[in-house]
Amino acid sequence: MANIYRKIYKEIKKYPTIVIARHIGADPDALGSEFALKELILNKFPNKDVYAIGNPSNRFKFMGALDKPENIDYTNALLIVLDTPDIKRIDGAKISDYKNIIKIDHHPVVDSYANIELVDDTASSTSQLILEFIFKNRLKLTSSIAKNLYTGIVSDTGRFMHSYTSHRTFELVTKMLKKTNLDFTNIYEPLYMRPLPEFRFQGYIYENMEVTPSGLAYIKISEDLLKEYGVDSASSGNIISELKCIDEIIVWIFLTEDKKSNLIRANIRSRGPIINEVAAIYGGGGHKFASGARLTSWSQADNLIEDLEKITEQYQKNKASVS
Ligand SMILES: [Mn+2]
Repeated sequence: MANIYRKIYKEIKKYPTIVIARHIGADPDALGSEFALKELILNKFPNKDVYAIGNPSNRFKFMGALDKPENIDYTNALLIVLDTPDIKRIDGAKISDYKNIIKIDHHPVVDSYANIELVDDTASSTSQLILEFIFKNRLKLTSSIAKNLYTGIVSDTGRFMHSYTSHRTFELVTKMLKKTNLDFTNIYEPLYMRPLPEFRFQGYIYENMEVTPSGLAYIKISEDLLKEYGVDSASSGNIISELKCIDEIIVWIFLTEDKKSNLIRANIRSRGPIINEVAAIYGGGGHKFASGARLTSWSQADNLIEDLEKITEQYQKNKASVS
């Protein structure tokens, strides 16, 4: 593993133009790793053209501004894709445009689209992998790099709570905090402040979700409902992890209508059964306990609910036979 970090550094050194991309639907890990890597490269190689691209996210605009390069010179350009396991979710970059492609990701592999792939699905976040990259190559940490990476790690680990948080996560973060003296307590406020309509909408979900006797919770969210509450589909993403502290719920799914893309977004979480294999049947993917899929109809959504109910029931049966 150590070698690949060196290898990536050597590739970065070679190219005068470097574009950093990540998945659609920007989140703090994707953005934090993007901004941190851009700054790292520019600090070391000020003459390179380095762009952090992708659709901006209103909610996370406090993290920084993305680049909208007009004319990229592709003749000698390197693309680095962060936090994105599948080609179709790369935001704003066409891989065939580039001389070379590097992928840095912590999701299980979906597509192998890059020439150099640093994929470690035991890492908590892509920001953690960037931190590894920094220490393995003895690069200089600044407080803004640390701030971006800390934000990414805190966000992807649910404040160091999710199962992919490891002693390595703490080791790297401690080393980073020591080196930069980052005032990390100030990072939380912009990250966790949310508008009142979203909390009201959260109330609606608690009030109206169905919960089966085995512990599957599900709710169908129409676009009209989102409008009524004055929230958007991203709000479901902000709320979904809140359900992990409910006794009666083992697996939960939000099904959110997206008329513009003509699909239904399935967002699935679990604190027991492995769900990404079920999501894969529906063309989705993700982690064992956090995954999703894009569905084409409500009847497909019903099938997915049924399949999840089956694995939840099975999980309860296995648990009962063990104890
Ligand atoms: Mn991530």
